[in-house]
Amino acid sequence: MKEQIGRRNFLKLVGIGAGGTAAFVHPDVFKTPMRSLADEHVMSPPVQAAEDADAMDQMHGEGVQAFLDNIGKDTTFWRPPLEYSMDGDVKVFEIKVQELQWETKPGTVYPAMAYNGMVPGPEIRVTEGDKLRFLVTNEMTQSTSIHWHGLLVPNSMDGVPFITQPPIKPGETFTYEFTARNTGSHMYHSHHNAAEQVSSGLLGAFIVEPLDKSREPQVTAEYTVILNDSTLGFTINGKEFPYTQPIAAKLGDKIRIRYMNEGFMIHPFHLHGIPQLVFAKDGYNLPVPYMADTVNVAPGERYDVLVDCTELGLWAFHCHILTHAESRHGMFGMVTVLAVQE
Ligand SMILES: [Cu+2]
Repeated sequence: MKEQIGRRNFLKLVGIGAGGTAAFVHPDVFKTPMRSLADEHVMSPPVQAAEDADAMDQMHGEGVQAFLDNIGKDTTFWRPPLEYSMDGDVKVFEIKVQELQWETKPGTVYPAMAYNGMVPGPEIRVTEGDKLRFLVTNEMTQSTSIHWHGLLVPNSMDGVPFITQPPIKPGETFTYEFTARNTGSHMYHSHHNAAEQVSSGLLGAFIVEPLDKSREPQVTAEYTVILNDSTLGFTINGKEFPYTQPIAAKLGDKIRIRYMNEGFMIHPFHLHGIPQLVFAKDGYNLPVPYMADTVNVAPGERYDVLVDCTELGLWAFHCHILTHAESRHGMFGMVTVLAVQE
C-alpha cells in the first residue's frame, strides 16, 4: 500500500475536486449565491471519494496493526544500561564509536553513526558519587569527541575539541574521567561535527541516580524517551512508528518518563487520556511541579514526568507537531502508546 494517492484524488478526498462529497459543505451554503457553485458537486454521488477514503483508512489501519504485531519484538528499544568493569573503586565503561547502517523501520535504512552499535547508544546509569572512567575508541573515518551534557565535570573532561581537548582521531582512544556529582536525567553526545554526528546517532542517555533513593519518586517503572529528528527521520529511541514500542502499564501503576531531545527541533509530547506531572527539568527538581498534557521538549532539554495510570486503554502518545507524527499514509515518526491494562 505504498502507492501515492495523487493530488487529484487527494482533492477529492477533501471534497474539492469533481466527485467531492456534501460532507464538507456547510448547509448555509445552500442559502447563498455560492449555491450554484457547490450544487453540482453536492449532487454527485460520493462513490469515488468513498473508495479513496477506504484506501487511506486501510493504510492507517495497517500501520497500527504493524505496531500491535511488533509489540515486544524490539527487546532493546528501552535501552539496557551499559555494562562496566571495576578498576579499584572506579567504574570503567568502554565506548566504541562506529559508522554503520541503521534501520529506523523495516526497509528504511540510513548511513548512521553509533555508540556500541546502537542508536541511541546504550544507557549510562550510575549513582551519585561514583568515580567513572570512559574509554572512548573512535572506529570511524572522521574525528569525534563526547560531551557529557548536563553533568558537572572538570573542564578538561567537557569534550569540546580545541576548547578542552584535541579531537579523538580515527583509531585513537581517549579517556574521560570524572565523578558523578549531580543527579538526574542527562545525556552524552558528540561535540565534533555535531550537526552531522549527533543527528546521525551519536547520542544517548546518562542517568545519575541519587545515593539516597528516598529522594526519588516511588514508581512502578520508568522509561527513557529519546527524541531525534532530521538525518534519521523523526524517531523515538532510534525507531519510527509503527516500529516504536508501547509503554505497558497496569491500572494503578505510577510510571516515570524521562524525555530527552537530541534533535534540532522542538517536540511537544502529548499523552492522551492521563495528565503528566512534570517534576524535573534538566535533572533539577522543580520547586513547584506542574500538571500538563503536553510537554514541550526543546533541543538539549530533559524533562522528568510522573504518570498516574488511572485510566484503562490504549492512549496515543505522540509529538504534537503533526508533521512529525501523521501523514495521509497513516501515523509515522514520533508516535507510540501508553497501554494501561487491568
Ligand atoms: Cu516533533
